[in-house]
Amino acid sequence: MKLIKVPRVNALGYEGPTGAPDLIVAELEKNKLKLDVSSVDVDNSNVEASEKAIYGGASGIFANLEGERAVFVGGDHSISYPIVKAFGEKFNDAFLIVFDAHADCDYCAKEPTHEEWLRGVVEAGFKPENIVLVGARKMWDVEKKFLREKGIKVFSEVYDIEAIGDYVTENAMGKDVYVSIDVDVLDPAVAPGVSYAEPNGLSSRELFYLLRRIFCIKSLRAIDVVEVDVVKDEKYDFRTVKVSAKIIDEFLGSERK
Ligand SMILES: [Mn+2]
Repeated sequence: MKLIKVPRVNALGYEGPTGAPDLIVAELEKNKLKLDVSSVDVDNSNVEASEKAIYGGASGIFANLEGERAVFVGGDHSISYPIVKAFGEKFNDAFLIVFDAHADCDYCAKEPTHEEWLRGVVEAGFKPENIVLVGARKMWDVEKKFLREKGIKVFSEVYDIEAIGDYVTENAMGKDVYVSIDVDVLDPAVAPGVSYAEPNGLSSRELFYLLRRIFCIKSLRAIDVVEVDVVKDEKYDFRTVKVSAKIIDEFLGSERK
């Protein structure tokens, strides 16, 4: 298992997500896990350069996976744009599962931010029929329209967790799977230290049920865990850092099995 820290700043300049990778890895190391940790050198003063660096780092990782799995630890959700782009280029039949309270499908700026990265991925050529969005509950009309037009499967607001698990595993099975986990998919009671908290999120039991099923998919290649804001999370005794580390620990365990 390769663990890659990607300490990218929020597009609006919020520094909260940049400290997350170090704290999450420190939390994992409390369990005395032997981790293969590297990091992408992100220049947070230069959007274009940092996107290039992340894309280059991810391409290199995917070229040398050799059956191993990788986890990218953010950072702002914009890191998923260059990473998933590289993933889609490496694997012909790539499948993307996104957990997020938001759709992130607003109109694209030149370099997609946390608000548009998913639209950017589709516009870069990722097959929309191979994308599932789980937990989205705050979406703009323009985003709903985009998701509908592209035929992207969305599970929103009312969660039949078993049905979601069935749909996702049946459709992803055999494809090269990438999972992007914005921890704001969780209810703010579980994950309060995020950049954009939204009420009525998944419980920790619901998220872990789905992740355990997804992590069993043999052709799962990589995940990311993003959007922890450590400045906010400090006020909550780093509850969100801890749940993020738990997600990664579960992922590490799935490879050990
Ligand atoms: Mn989000």
